[in-house]
Amino acid sequence: MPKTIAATPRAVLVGVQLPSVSDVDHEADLAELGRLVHTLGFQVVATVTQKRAGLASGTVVGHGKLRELARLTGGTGEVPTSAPERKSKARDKWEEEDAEPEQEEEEEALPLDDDGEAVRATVVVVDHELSPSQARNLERATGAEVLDRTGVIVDIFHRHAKSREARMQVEIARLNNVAPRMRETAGGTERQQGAGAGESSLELDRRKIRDRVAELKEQLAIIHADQDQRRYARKDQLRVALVGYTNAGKSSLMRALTGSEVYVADRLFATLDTTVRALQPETRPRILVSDTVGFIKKLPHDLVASFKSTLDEALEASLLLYVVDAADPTCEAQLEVTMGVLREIGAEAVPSLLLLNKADRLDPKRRAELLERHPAAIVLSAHAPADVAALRQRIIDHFEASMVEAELVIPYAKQALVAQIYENARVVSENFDEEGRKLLIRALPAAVAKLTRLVTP
Ligand SMILES: Nc1nc2c(ncn2[C@@H]2O[C@H](COP(=O)(O)OP(=O)(O)OP(=O)(O)O)[C@@H](O)[C@H]2O)c(=O)[nH]1
Ligand SMILES: [Mg+2]
Repeated sequence: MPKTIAATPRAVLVGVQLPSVSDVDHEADLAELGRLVHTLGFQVVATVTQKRAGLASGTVVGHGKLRELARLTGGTGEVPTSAPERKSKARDKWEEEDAEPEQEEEEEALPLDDDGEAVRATVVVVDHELSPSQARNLERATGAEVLDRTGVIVDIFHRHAKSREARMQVEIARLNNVAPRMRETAGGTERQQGAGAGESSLELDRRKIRDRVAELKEQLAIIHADQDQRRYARKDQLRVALVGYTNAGKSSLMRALTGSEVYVADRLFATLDTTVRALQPETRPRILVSDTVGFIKKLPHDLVASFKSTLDEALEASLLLYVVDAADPTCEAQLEVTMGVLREIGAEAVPSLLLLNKADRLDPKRRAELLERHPAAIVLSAHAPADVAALRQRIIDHFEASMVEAELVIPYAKQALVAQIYENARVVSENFDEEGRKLLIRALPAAVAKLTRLVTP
């Protein structure tokens, strides 16, 4: 069947609702997958869902659904019988599971394009982790490219990551994703090789991947050591980090708080690199704000592990701002994901404020409900200057409480240090006597210690 080459790849989403998952959660999962796919630049033309007791091991969905899916992609709906994988245990199990009665849902009509022609999807995106053989079986039955959730997220990062560090981290995730797939697709359509190619060349390829991953990890270690050093240098500064689910409004708050031009967009994973800017109008000592990469449910493990700089920002901040899109019906689950990741890295001990953002989209009832559940939370909108000003004051108050007062005597021979003191502390009063200039300052204990060392003769 000739396929029209569409400018925008068309995708069909596939979800299997397991008995443990509620209708609401299932729908939210698929909606989120749709947004992820949208971030990749695909147009979602249909969604195929099925309720099943378990995932079919061969193709995730049962036989009937597979045919429905193939109708949308123009595939055969069958996994070719000649495929050697058909002899596998996994496939036998699939046959068995296919015998299970499926709860069929209403068939979706084939979407039509502007000319009234049926639109064929060229990409199938499954909301479950796919084994390499499941992906391949689905590819064969649908004739379309098949991606799972992890694949979509890794692709987003691959396309949009900008910093050298982020790009290297994505490459590691991709290589780790590719390596297991190679074994099962050897000799298959994806990796057609010349006659005689077999185990040994595959081994070679896999070794090359391992070597490349090792090389990337070494380079990353150097970048991280450098970052650690810079972070150490900022240790006595006042640091706050915006953390939270993707699309919660972290970058919008970053813009509002720091007057910086960080990228804001209504799409998932708009930010893929950490940014640090000073709170505006500037305070004495100044407060540094970090914008970080958003979290998401089922974040691929490689990517979590490799989000070192975001996670380190969080760990080393003296205040964490948990940003939540309060207008999202699944915001509680999103908050749980964020807290879960931060717990894992041991950041739960860092003092935090909960920000219920997008308050302009909350009705009074929902607002009251949320506040009852989170009495200490700050309800605000990143778009409301008064809210942002109040947040700024809360941040300042927080640091104010952790600052201590100290007197520094700067000998007349060391007056060059005065500028540095003004930079790192707030000078409450200033007096002169025969010993030198006497400054009463307020600053974090670490900053006081450092400045005291500097001025001590
Ligand atoms: N109505 C409303 N929209 C907001 C508010 N804050 C942010 N948004 C919108 O929400 C979308 C996402 O905002 P971002 O600031 O990019 O979100 P983020 O948390 O940085 O997202 P990622 O970088 O993807 O993790 C954008 O379209 C913003 O304009 C708010 O208070 N009210
Ligand atoms: Mg952002």
